[in-house]
Amino acid sequence: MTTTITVTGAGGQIGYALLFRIAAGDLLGAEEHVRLRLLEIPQGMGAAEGAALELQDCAFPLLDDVEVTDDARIGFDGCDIALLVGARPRGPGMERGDLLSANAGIFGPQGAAIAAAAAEDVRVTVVGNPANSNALIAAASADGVPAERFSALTRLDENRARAQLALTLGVPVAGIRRVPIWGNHSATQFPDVSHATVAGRSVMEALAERVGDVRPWLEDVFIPRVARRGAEIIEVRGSSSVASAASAAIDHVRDWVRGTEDWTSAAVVSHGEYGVPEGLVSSFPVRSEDGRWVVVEGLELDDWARARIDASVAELIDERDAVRALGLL
Ligand code: NAX
Repeated sequence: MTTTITVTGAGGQIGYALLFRIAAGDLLGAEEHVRLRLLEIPQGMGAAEGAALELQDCAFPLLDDVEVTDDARIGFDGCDIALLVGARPRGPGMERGDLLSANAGIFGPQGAAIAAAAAEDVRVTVVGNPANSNALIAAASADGVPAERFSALTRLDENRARAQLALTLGVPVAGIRRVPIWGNHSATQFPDVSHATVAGRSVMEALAERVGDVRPWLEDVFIPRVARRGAEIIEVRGSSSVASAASAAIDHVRDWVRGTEDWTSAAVVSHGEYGVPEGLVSSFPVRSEDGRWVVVEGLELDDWARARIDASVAELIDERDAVRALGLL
């Protein structure tokens, strides 16, 4: 069987980092053949076509076919997995409403094209920012496709958080587990350490031995470091996160399709869990079971965590209201 994977913005930076890993088998494993559909806008077609030529030249044994198109109906035809990476970046002087409106002009029609052309059990992951609200718009525009088939990427934030904890504690990152991201993929996100474990032990305890009073360290060092990591990469590297974003997108989709051993983070459509209003696309601690994201319920949240989550969810509500005000929901 061949899985059809559509990548939008395939001619861009993240697309270039993503396509070769998918074709090499990092997403679905060394047995699964893939067919890639690269969806771009006319200005990006040259870059996407160039990537397609290079994909041919890699002679990947698992890659059955590559097609490049600027027509969403063709791009999503028979699509099993969609990675919506292409988005409109914030331009100079652009307000949030302008940004949401510009992106609604992309994610609305793409949602409709997914509904019209994709496979019945399509899974859609939104990477392009503002990712949560773009996923909300795409899901709302995909008539007949269950909203649970849409999610947005917050795995990069989680990976950054786990990496920072590993560095601070001087342990391998693989030993750090259960560090969910709550809320929006933005500066208001809440990377939550309170349930985290390191080699089976509480991260909070281990941190207390390293940094002393943990709460100020979380507030002043850890959370800003994670939430502003994208800006730090831009400062140091001179351009935004690319390979790490592609890697996180691979982690997200692989876990969604193949299941998780433990919790991870994904922005999914809320059913009201933890008081997050129904219908918002918010990041939660999740498991993937039988090919579906399931929110991990019953976690205790102290007042501080609750306030942080509420602040990020308030931002999501504002974004949703701005989209509604434009008549787009
Ligand atoms: P690039 O500007 O390099 O690439 C974007 C590509 O999308 C361009 O080739 C453009 O032609 C294409 N595009 C624009 N509109 C399109 C449409 N309607 N259909 C198809 N293609 C379209 O950006 P890149 O560095 O690849 O980043 C892509 C997106 O990922 C941005 O929105 C960025 O903000 C977002 N990110 C999200 C992250 C996350 O964790 N959720 C982290 C990384 C990244 O910041």
